[in-house]
Amino acid sequence: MIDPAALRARHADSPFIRACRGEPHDIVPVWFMRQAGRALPEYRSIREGHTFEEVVHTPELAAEVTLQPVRRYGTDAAILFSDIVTPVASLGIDVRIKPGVGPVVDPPIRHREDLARLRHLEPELDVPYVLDTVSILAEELDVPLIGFAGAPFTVASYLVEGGPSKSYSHTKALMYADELTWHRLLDQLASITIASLKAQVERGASAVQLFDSWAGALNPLDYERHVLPHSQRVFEELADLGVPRIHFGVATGELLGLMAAAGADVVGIDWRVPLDVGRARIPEGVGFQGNLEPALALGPFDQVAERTRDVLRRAGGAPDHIFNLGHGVLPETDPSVLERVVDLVHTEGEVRAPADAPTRDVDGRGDGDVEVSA
Ligand code: 1CP
Repeated sequence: MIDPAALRARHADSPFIRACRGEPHDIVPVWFMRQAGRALPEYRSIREGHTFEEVVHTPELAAEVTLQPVRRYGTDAAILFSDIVTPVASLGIDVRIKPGVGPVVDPPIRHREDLARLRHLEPELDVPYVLDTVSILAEELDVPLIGFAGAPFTVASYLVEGGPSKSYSHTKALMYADELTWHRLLDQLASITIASLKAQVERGASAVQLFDSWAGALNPLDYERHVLPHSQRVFEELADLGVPRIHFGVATGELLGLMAAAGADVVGIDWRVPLDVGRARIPEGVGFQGNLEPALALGPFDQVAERTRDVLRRAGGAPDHIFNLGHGVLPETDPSVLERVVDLVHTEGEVRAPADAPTRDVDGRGDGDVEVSA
């Protein structure tokens, strides 16, 4: 096996890693959340013969579907093919990926005594297939591999609700009614996430993204009191690994400052917030990622191009911007549209040297502090 530190050193000068660090580089790096799977015919053809779980449990297949979007789109980073519930599933929690729905947990975790169903994750024993996938990819990829995990809140939301939810009422009920159990649950999930991410980095992941996809269901007060300390522990315990740490959630416009405060190097901004306005909510020195509306790709390309240019304009050539969608690729997306977005970002996106980069949109109105290049 190649030394993971040597593999990471190989990508240290890639546009993606340099942008995560706010260092000079020459093209605006781009990748797409949920770039693997669903929208790709080559993924669907693998899925015709295998369940989602079979793909995740078979390193050669999981590596292949991780590589597919990189080959097709020419993205500047790959995201490991797995799921945020894979670690807890390996601990014996009955969680299945229901086609067209997402993770379903039966029975859910709702009471203090249910916590005994979780234990500490030993990645090399519990999820060896995930780590073997990382090893294959670290050798095969020409671009950095992003490892990932679910943040404690978002994983808790699946465990407590029993599946996807709109209101998160069981999750919030536990949070408000039994704070001690809530914090114990999030503490256990934070430990699982830390173990999983550390192991991915030890096998050669060059960056990590913590998905707190559903944190936007919370108001800032509750986020700060019930969630932030646990996500903060995750980021703190990863600090020594020396890889960029990205933090993303959907509908988190009001939480961006707190999500940066959790310790991320880069904060993802969803499509609801104009990129420059979102960026103004993140402190200097923290990078930003985003944020093209994913559904635009379902419409005509001239509109996609116009809005891609708008995202680039709002990024203002900042060396710490990473282009992405504001959330994941929708399954109905025509892959050729994303291919053209990558080309456009690479050919038209400009990166300024760190010293000339415009200052933040200090008044938060997103209207003029950021220099615009047409
Ligand atoms: O084949 C299929 O139809 C299964 C669909 C699918 C896929 C392709 C699921 C079920 N998960 C995945 C892979 C996956 N999940 C990846 C790797 C692929 C990639 O990103 O390119 C990653 C990073 C995830 C992470 C994930 N799973 C998140 C965080 C990212 C996000 O989009 O916010 C979340 C929330 C999940 C839960 C999940 N798993 C699957 C679905 C459909 C969902 C969402 C369900 C819901 O809406 O609550």
